[in-house]
Amino acid sequence: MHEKGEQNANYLRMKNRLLLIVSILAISLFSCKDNAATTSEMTNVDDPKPNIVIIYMDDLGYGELGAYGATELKTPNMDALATGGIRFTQGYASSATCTPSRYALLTGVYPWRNKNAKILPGSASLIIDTAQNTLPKMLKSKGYTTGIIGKWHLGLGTGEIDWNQRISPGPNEVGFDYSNILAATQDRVPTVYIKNGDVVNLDPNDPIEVSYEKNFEGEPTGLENPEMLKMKWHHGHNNSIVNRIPRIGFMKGGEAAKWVDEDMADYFLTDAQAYVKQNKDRPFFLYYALQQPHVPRTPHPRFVGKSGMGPRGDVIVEADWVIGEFMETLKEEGVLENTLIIFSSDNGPVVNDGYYDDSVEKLGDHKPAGMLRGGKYSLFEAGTRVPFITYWNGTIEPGVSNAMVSQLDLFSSLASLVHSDATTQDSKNLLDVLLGKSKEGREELVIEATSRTAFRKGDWILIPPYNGAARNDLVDIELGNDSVYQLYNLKEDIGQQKNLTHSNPEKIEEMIQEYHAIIDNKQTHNELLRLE
Ligand code: NG6
Ligand code: CA
Repeated sequence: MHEKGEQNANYLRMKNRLLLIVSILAISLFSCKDNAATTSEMTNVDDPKPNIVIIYMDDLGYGELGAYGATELKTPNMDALATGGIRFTQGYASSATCTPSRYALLTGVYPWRNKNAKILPGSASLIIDTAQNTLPKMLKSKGYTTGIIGKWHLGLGTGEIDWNQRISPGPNEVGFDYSNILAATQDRVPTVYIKNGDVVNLDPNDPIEVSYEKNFEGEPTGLENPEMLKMKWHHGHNNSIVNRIPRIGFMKGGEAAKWVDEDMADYFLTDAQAYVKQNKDRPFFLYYALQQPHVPRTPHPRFVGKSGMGPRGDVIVEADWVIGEFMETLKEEGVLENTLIIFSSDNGPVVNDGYYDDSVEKLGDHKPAGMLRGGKYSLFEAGTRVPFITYWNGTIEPGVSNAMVSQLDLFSSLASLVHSDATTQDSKNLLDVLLGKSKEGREELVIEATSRTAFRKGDWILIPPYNGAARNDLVDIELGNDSVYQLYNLKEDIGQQKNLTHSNPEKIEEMIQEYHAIIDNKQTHNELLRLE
């Protein structure tokens, strides 16, 4: 009995010890797994939550970066992104102008589906439906904090805007937790920064009024007061004068709130750096929309004369410096290797976009569009084919990709990155292409330029006939209009010199058919929303 009791006690002790060992093992295995997960969150390509930064230039052309063949202009920091990441040779903005491209970038919807996605005045209403899914909303749903710093140009409010109250809806109502923006363009009023819906530095005793129809009594204009100007207008741009620069649109009041153009690059950079510092401990998305090299080109005095190309070159050098500083901040804050950066431009280049600023005179041998035909506003390649770079230090293997990608695809691709199944009928999931794991880009793409469209498929591009001038002489750009169909093989003829319509009757038939199959399906975005 006693012996048996002793045996039992021994057995129990052993059993307890075993249990203890098993549970210690289990706990340590479990915590090992936990550790592994945390480490992989920092570095692994399968990690669903790297920070995401889109650095978006305004009117920067395909040939503007050293990495894209520029020889006359030095862009070391942009080049570092290109050589340390993937440089796409066939990366497209969705449009040859700003608003439609930005609309597509944030919604993943072709801009020609939305009749309001056109170059907007500074007083325009918001063109993104607040019920619509957007890139920042999608990322928010996956735990990201989201911010936009820089140019907006997608409209604000729902009608007449009172600039002296909180302005809504705007970026904060379509998915951004934080916004610090210029409403439209640097050349359009109101020339003030708007932070989370409020005009920065607004003095309530000096309220802001804005009109795109008529001037306010007694206010000087570029047209009537040329003696007040430090930069002269060439075409358009002869309404209100701010900082001795004539603008598009009329504005009164808001003196203390008006930006100083020359400080804009520093202003947005400081804010972008603060945003990174503030949010470095959680997944963040930053849409950093620089204003350069859009007109008016106003480099800070530190950069004046630095390019030898006049203000247009100088602001590109300035933007390049900004990007270097921003990258340094990512590094210093210890988030560089956990941040995917996408660098691109909203549309192709223009040299004279309405001011006399020496850009034409001092351009020299620089070719903003590289070997491409056309420029901003054009259906030819230079309108929409832009620098397009993905960079993720330690994760993306550097290289060059000839895969066709569009900014339209960022919505579905980034959704895939963060394991969201959000998608649209237009936006393709090209995550593997963007990360350099595949070269299978888009097969086809519709591009847009000032409400006209063209159709790219494989190496071919079809430009349907359009009335209208072949060239805009004011900006000195070929627009792509012709009374006949144009068909180019971009692989053999990147400069679009040989219209192959007549020698390829079958190809053109096929292209016309497929183009119409897409373009005639003009469901508006609201209709699509109801269908989804
Ligand atoms: C045009 C402006 C041009 C530029 C453009 C918008 C005139 C004559 N031209 O209407 O200077 O502001 O709009 O550029 O006013 S974008 O990059 O924002 O699309
Ligand atoms: Ca632009």
